[in-house]
Amino acid sequence: MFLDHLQLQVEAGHGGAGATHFRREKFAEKGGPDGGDGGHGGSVYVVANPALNTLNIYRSVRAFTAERGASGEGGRRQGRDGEDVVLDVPLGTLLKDSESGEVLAEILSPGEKICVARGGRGGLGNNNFKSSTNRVPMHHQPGEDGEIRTLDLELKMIADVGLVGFPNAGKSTLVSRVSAARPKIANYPFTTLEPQLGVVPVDDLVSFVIADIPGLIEGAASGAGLGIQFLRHVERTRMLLHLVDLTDPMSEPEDSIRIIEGELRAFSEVLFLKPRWLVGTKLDALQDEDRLARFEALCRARDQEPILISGVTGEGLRPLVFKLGAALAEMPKDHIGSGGDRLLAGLATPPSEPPTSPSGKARPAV
Ligand SMILES: Nc1nc2c(ncn2[C@@H]2O[C@H](COP(=O)(O)OP(=O)(O)OP(=O)(O)O)[C@@H](O)[C@H]2O)c(=O)[nH]1
Ligand SMILES: [Mg+2]
Repeated sequence: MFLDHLQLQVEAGHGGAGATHFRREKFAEKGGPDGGDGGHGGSVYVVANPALNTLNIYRSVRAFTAERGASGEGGRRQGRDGEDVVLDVPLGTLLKDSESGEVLAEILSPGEKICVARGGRGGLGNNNFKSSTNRVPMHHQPGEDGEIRTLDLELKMIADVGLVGFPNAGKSTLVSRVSAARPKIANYPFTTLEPQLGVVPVDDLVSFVIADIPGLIEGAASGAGLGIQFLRHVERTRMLLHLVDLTDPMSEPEDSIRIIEGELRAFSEVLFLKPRWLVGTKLDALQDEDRLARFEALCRARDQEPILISGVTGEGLRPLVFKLGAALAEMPKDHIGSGGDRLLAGLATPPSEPPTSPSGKARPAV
């Protein structure tokens, strides 16, 4: 698994102080109190930016402070609110409070915005404190502190392409040939026990992430073998490759395709409807021409050009990588998640409006 971890210090802005001030006009000797309220401190938000793939933008600067609210002024003028700080993060970022370990959110939808440190409320100016018994209030409130938090950011890279197929189909071999990842490969089923990700370079600028998951067997969607938890993992990919071992003496390509597709459909419609290409593997060892012909016919019946590869000789690998790169470039990046688990309701939405006073201005708790 690729994990990118880092910690950020975030500090919301302090609220501005209210003002103590009295109206002074040429012909009104004893003007009443007119000290305005302080502005609210800026908050710190984290927002999902689908253009980012890494947390590298935080390599050097790790501390962020939002602006303070300005103090209130005479003439009931409210101080200016402090500017918010907005931190962009890639999709797939898990946000935790460093101290408590609490999960604040998992960022999965483009544009999703989470408040991670709330700005302090501005203090009330003295114009709020006048009453029949106190016509000359001499006090105002200070602003409240902004929240301070240490955030743990963990990037769970979301793969673009998920590999599905029977155990032993050659999934890990493919990953090891097209990426720098080195998953375990062996001639027995269930060699891969947990998903492995590999970054596949298409050219100097473009790459995509491929996910190797444990092999699926009949009944995977209802819990057989290792499949189910990993199907959840590939549910977030943009497309699937279904690897079919054309040399497996135990299963005909038609059967293995039918069984795997049945499992995908039983697991979820989302998974089943994802773009999916059939890929015939182990071309170098294939002796049964009839099988090959049947596999090719099956592909063509679905309007798919047959894709045939060998992890041993490397045949078909570069064309497959280019074809995937081109297809992914055409696909939107925004159907990765379904909205994300917003685990901490209070923090998952921007701060709610504080109770309002009769004059309609926001009021801090006195
Ligand atoms: N001849 C030949 N053998 C291959 C090819 N690809 C994979 N194999 C062999 O097939 C066996 C299984 O390969 P893996 O890549 O581990 O298969 P997998 O699909 O990852 O298997 P699980 O992790 O168990 O699901 C290994 O012995 C590989 O060496 C190929 O293109 N040609
Ligand atoms: Mg494997």
